[in-house]
Amino acid sequence: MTLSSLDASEATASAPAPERISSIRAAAYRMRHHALNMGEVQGQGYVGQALGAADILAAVYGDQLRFRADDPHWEGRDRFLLSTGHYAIGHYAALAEAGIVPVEELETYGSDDSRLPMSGMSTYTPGMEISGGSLGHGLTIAVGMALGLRAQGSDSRIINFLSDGELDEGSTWEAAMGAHHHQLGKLTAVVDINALQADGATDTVLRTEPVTEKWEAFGWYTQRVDGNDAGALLAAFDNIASRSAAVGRPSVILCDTRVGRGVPLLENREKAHFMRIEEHEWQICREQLTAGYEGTASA
Ligand SMILES: Cc1ncc(C[n+]2csc(CCOP(=O)(O)OP(=O)(O)O)c2C)c(N)n1
Ligand SMILES: [Mg+2]
Repeated sequence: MTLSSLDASEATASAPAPERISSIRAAAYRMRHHALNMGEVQGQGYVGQALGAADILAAVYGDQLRFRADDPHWEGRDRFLLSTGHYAIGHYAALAEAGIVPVEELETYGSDDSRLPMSGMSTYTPGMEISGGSLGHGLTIAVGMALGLRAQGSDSRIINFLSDGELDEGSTWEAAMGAHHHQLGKLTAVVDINALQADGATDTVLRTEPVTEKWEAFGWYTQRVDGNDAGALLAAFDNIASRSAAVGRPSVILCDTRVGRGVPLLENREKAHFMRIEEHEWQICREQLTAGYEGTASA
């Protein structure tokens, strides 16, 4: 079978077990609470992205990454690269859930002398591999890292988290070409397609669709899933494990997500890129999050 004849429809992995899915859903729920608590410290921030990407980050940290919570620089770790520095609030929630950052420390988010600045900084935060605020560089670094790790004989994986806004950047596509050329089967890109950018809806800023076909044309093992569905995310990761790594092909999971997911008050908010949330609204947000989670958990 040639590389090009492998595609996402040929998924072979069996469906993820229900307990595995519910454990990721529970982790994502706790991470959303962490994000709301951090957002409240500042009264504003990239809360919508943290809520939207919580299921992805929960699946990555709770199910996929190999790491040692007490030794974030352990050489044998998998690398998670957050391209989008402004999503740091979501990443901190995942690092807390993973035991890499103490939960109590989250209340320092964005404050002077905190290890948790509003934009992700590798020199400040344990578990933050890169400083990714300048968009479009994460995948290029991931490709270099994958080449370097391979040269060292490492079997570590590299997972790069990108936003849909980063697909506007030429460097992302140069890296995509390079990854395929070098057959970087240990590299996975996860793209948060929330259809939003700083200046408005993605399709009004720069239309990137059809995104799936673009990644396929660049030679990647490509899957598109509901990025707020833990079961779909786990199934996509399982397909990667059973297919693309074996043939030395980089893989991408394109995740359609909803900004503010889990908190109806925020899901419908205008100006969602950087949210200002009134003092009295934080508790409403927490209550809505809990009600939604308990409603679906018992369904
Ligand atoms: C190279 C670069 N250009 C512009 C910016 C300014 N900027 C910060 S966030 C952002 C939006 C990018 O889109 P996306 O990450 O999809 O936005 P979100 O989904 O978080 O609203 C932009 C243009 C930047 N950080 N880096
Ligand atoms: Mg976006």
